[in-house]
Amino acid sequence: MGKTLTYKILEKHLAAGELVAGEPIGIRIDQTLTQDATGTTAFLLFESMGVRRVKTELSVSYVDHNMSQFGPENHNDHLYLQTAAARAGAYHSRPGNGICHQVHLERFARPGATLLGSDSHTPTCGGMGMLAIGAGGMDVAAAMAGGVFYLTCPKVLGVKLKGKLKDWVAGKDVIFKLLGILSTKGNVGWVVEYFGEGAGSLTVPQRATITNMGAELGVTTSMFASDEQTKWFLGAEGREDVYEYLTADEGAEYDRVIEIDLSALEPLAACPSSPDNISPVSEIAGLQVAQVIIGSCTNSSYADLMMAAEVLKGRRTDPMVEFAVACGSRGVLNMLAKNGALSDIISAGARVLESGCGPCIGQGFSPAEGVVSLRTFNRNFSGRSGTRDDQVYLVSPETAVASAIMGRITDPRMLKTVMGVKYPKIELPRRFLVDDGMIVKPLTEAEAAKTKVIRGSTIVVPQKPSRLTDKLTGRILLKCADKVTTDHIMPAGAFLKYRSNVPEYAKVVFDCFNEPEKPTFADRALALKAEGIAGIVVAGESYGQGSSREHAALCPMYLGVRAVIAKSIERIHKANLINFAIVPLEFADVDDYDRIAAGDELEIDNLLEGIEKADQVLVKDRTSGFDFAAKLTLPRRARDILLAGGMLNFIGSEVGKDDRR
Ligand code: MIC
Ligand code: SF4
Repeated sequence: MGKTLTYKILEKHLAAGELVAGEPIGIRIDQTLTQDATGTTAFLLFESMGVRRVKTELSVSYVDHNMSQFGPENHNDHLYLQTAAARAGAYHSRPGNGICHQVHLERFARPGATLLGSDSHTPTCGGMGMLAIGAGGMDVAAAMAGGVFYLTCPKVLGVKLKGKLKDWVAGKDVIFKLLGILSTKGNVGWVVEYFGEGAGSLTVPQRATITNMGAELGVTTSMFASDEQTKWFLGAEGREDVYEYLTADEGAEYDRVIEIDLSALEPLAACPSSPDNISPVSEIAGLQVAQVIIGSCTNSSYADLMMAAEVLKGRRTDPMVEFAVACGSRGVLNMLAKNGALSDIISAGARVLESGCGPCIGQGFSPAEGVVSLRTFNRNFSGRSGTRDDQVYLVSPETAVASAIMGRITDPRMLKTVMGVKYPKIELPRRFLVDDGMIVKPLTEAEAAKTKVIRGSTIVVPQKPSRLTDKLTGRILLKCADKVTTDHIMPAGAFLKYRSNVPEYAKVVFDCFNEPEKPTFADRALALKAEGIAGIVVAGESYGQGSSREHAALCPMYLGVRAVIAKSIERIHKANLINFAIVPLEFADVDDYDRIAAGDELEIDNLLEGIEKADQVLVKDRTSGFDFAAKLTLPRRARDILLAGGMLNFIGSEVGKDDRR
């Protein structure tokens, strides 16, 4: 039986368990990446593990999410991260050097290796045959310390691509198509592997767009083979030495196969406010737009930006459109500057942003009330842009640029028919401009020992959770609906600067559900905590989808939340809950969700015994007198982490400390 590429790489890295879909396994991690918004906690946790040097092949600490620097918090983070990375023997990509996923793809990714990143879009590097997985900062810290990464052995979905993309149709439209088929729910435990002659026709950056936004499916990761396209891309980056030819075996057995004909695809969009709310652009065309932004880790490669520049050359964007462009990396920005394309973009009326996440994570450019904002990003969860009830549509760079010119949502194919614009065929340079000047190399041990880690007063070491007790008495603090994302739980945007300060950041847990003049979630939770009563959150399906931010577990834990009861919980968030000793329960009968209410007193007897060995626990609703069963189907190790009172209390047994500070 032919093997999938996923299983070939897993086999080479297997450290625990057996490769049987659905079973727990542990794999060795070759590379890690962290970014500033999750990285400060990751490095603080790494330090708490008592390990001085990273034990991976390479670990990179990026600064890309928050570079707005209002107040000292943000620069404190940057200085801490640079010096902490230096001491730990990690690379450090300085602010302005680019978005972690784009830079990692360009400068560090290698086919066949494993990458664990504290960002849910880590699968971007799956675009070059790497098994790249997003996780919480705690799990990444453990991998930096040499620990094995535990996951559920995945099922593999083969996506067979045939045909070739037509002009004005982009890689982005491929992932939109798949999101339209699979939605953002119910795909936990799968890896998506693209194959077929159509896959071969896509360039590495196109593939990376697809694997990047695969995160929105909620799958473990997505991957393409490493082939001639990969060889070419690595060659242009001057890294041909890491190239390796890697594909699935002929006749590989996938658990499910979906076929997509690239030649039949048309420009698509994700309408407000979910990445799976897919519609053909032609059906929403004509809607007036007030903002268009090209950028983010999904669509900011050299080819994407050059296509936009070519279309914009000699033209102006609509005067009622605020148009912004952010290159994914300093390398891309510099190439556009050198070849004049940047000038075409500026002349067309663009506001040029520095290379980073920026508006994608609500760092500026929040749209006005009630207007349509078009973005080439990957997430349009309500409010993520920084404006409540925003109208954000996700599109390809082709659709974005056409709409920016026309002032209305425009099918980019119209540019040809109406304005006679030819689809730009972008000549890629044989060598990209490579300048690693803003990547600080790891120090030797001797040099590192002399480096002092700079810790501003806003860098606060996260508290360890207390152990769970055998009888859990709690109250439902919040009952929320389906698809509550980590953006709802822990807003980023203007609050991003508090990521290194849990007591401060915890004040805005579930801020989007707070009502004016009423006590906030945080106030109510802390009041309960003071009485010794646990906070409980009840939710619908796919609770915790989206970002990997472990603050969505860490901050509720700080506020005294000890259990979540949901119809289903997403992979990364569930692991984060366990790491911070919050019990992740799922309704045995989903209809019981309707039988309990916010404010109810709940009780679980024999919780520790349940965590130790049961698949279900009995939850008693003391307010209504209704009892119900909640599932607790966890692998052995997850049970042990919960019993230990979270990962920090548990990890000592798994990573070799090389010294204590
Ligand atoms: C995101 O796109 O939501 C983020 C911001 O990159 C997050 C990480 C974070 O919250 O810091 C992610 O995708 O994991
Ligand atoms: Fe940054 Fe947006 Fe990509 Fe997250 S999705 S890494 S915020 S660019």
